[in-house]
Amino acid sequence: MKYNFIRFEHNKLSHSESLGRGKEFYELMNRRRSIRHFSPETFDISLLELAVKTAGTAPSGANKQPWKFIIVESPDIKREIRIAAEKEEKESYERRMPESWLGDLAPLGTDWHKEFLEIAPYLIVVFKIDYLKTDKEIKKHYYVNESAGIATGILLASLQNMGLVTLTHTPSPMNFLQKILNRPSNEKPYLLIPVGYPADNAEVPDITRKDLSEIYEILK
Ligand code: IYR
Repeated sequence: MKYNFIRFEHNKLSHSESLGRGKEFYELMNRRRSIRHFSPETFDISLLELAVKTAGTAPSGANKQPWKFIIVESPDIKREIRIAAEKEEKESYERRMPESWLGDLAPLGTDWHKEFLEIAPYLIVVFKIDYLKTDKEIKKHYYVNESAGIATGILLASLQNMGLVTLTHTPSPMNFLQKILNRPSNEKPYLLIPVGYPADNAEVPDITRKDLSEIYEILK
């Protein structure tokens, strides 16, 4: 089978328009910070639907779109997730993480307490789908981590653009999410993203970003 190929419509921008839009997008994304203090204030779920729809435009290996976004609004499920995450995180912080890792996290002041999992109005749990199982075969997906990562990046940018704040949370191990959310065995939890508004007194560490010169090189 080959797809029907259709003409690609493209609007070419002038340099100044590209530059203006690029700068505006940079300013927007440069304001994004990982937030750990959420307000319980909620918002219309249509914003999340739009963000997920946007994430779903991501490129993926062989266009398999190997992702699923589960939105948790239920206080009971959020609580269940918090309890399971804190159990794993406590074990990690107290026993599993080596001193060097704890040392790298110390300036950020994180610990195993994860109140935000209950306070944020929504949790988006991103699952990556490694393969599809039909009656007769297993159909493998390709570049699943890359695809899910790009989709998640677009999701975060979309949420930022809508004035919402996010945290990319990675409780480890996080297979408890597969159980709690009843996902089939081909779906693996990839990232847990609380979304909402910051608490009034929310604070973030005063970090800096690497200078442009440190993160790129031009070969002419
Ligand atoms: N998952 C733990 C630990 C943690 C690890 C890294 I690397 C971070 O950048 C932040 C936290 C937690 O969420 O606390």
